[in-house]
Amino acid sequence: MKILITAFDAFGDDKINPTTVVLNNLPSIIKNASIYKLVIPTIRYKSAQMIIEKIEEIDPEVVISLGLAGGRPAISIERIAINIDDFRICDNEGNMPIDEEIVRGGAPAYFSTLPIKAMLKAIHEEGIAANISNTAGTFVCNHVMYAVADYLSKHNPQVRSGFIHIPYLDTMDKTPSMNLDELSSGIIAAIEAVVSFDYDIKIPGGSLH
Ligand code: PCA
Repeated sequence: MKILITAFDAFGDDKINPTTVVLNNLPSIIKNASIYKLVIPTIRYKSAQMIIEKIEEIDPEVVISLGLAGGRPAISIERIAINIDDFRICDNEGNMPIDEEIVRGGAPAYFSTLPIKAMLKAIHEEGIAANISNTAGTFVCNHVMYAVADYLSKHNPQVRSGFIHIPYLDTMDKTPSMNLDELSSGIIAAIEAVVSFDYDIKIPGGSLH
């Protein structure tokens, strides 16, 4: 099995993006799956386009994108991406769209096609904080999750895709944070669950508000 994992470059005030550090720290094989790594720019459209080109080049069975969610205390597995760009800061090319559709006339939203509950359970079994998130925001991470899902639904619907947000890395001196071991172990556990489960399990992961 081939799995494409993507990470972002630094954006906003940060000098690094911890997703790149975690990506570089991942082994090249996880549970017999070959891990292909790609760093994408925090730029609307270009980010997703680079992933789509990589999908066409390597033909993976699974695509998992990683993004930084500064301020979140746990690894959050995204459930859904929505068809909107509403940026509160500029992306790395100075774009700041407000309430623009990502795909004109596209589906309002796409669900992750990864086994998100099985991933949640696997991360918890490592003793690492994780949750299901019902919003990937309205910045470049949501954009990438939506655009990749839209492409796959139209061109390659058997390929599974989804998104994981991670907290700050402890070396960034921002809180809440996790260390590289925790982040890497959590992401590896999630990938192992994706390899093991082609269906999802029914365990609670919702939120009241
Ligand atoms: N996080 C941003 C974009 C890039 C990243 O790592 C986001 O959550 O949209």
